[in-house]
Amino acid sequence: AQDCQVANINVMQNFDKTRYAGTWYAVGKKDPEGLFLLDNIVAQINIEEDGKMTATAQGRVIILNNWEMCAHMFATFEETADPAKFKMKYWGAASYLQTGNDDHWVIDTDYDNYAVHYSCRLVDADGTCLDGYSFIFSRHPTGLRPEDQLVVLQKKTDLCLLGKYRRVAHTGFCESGTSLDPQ
Ligand code: AZE
Repeated sequence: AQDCQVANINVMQNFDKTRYAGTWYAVGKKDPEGLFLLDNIVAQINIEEDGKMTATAQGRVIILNNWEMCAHMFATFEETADPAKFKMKYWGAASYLQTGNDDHWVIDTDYDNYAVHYSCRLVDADGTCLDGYSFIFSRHPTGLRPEDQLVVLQKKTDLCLLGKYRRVAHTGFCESGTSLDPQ
């Protein structure tokens, strides 16, 4: 979809959510408008007994007046006609964290090493994305394998987001014992 139309974005073919389950480290992200996860972002995708996909996620955030904390988030996913396109309802463990209902599209994954995620929150009148975010996930906190970097670069280009990503640091900020989360 090099025309940058959200409706023409190609997602993962024959997406298998059971293989998508498990731990993913965000190694790159493109931010939306407003408050967002800063770094140390780890997502855990689960498949429940009823087959439904849920997730937990954590990441460092700064809220209100420079209050730095580790946000603990929960999500449920609603399936759509396309198995790689979900509606994600999410909320924080603490009430002052963000709640929302975002698209969660899996653009590409090999399940074992990398995944490219995309979410457009606001489609412009011309069909392009006015406000959205995207994560590059890795099974390895250290980053992408060299052989996956070219594939991911192509997907960033397809999403019209090339040059808009930042690296996501993993410093241990959200590991148990070091969290500043009061809960
Ligand atoms: C995501 C995948 C796994 C589940 C969830 C994800 C997104 C979480 C946010 C959280 C924002 C929190 C803020 C708090 C102040 C995509 C990583 C829930 C977008 C801004």
